[in-house]
Amino acid sequence: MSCAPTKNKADYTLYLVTDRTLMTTDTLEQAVSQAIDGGCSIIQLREKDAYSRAFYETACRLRSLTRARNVPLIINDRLDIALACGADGVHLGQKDLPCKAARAILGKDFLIGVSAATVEEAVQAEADGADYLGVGAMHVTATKTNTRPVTPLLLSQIKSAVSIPVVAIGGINEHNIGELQNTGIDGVAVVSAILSQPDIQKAAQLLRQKAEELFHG
Ligand code: TZP
Ligand code: MG
Repeated sequence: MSCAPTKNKADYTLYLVTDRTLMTTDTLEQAVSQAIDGGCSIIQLREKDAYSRAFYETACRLRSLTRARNVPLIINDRLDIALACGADGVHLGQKDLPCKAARAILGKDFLIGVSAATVEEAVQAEADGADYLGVGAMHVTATKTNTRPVTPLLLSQIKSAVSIPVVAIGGINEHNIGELQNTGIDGVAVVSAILSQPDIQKAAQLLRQKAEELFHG
């Protein structure tokens, strides 16, 4: 079941995107649980190679875990799985179902995030009913290779052009997160700088602390 209160209260400060090929734990649940312990405030389940059944089953397990921890769960790409597992939202790229079409299916209370790499895409996504934007890639990253570059200046311009929350993504880590200060963003979305680290909780804790200082300080 989706819930309106989550939608309005979502905290984007440290947004974890999963990748089971990169995690240092045995299970995704362990990785996500440790990341939440460290301060991740929103979780996106991203499964690029899973069959629908396995994707659904993982989503249901993460739904139980995130609900118990009071952290929103977003599903990458798949509205059907988001609805079936009772996630809080879905994240759509520019080649996925258009935000407007997804909104018509999901209703007003479901969280919809959209990836944007230009001001035009950002403004369009907001007009189409997106709740937040994922903007990047801020850096070249091995986690996703078919990305378009976004500079900190363009990130600021995107943030100024919309009134919905913006999270930056792509190669962000504890060493370069400082570049995003003064861009006005609401948080950062991270895969490898958390999931690939030997101590996931500690990595999340460090990034959370820096993100708090930079974006809410
Ligand atoms: N979208 C743009 S870059 C990216 C996604 C999903 C991957 C980010 O991963 P990492 O490991 O934080 O660079
Ligand atoms: Mg997608």
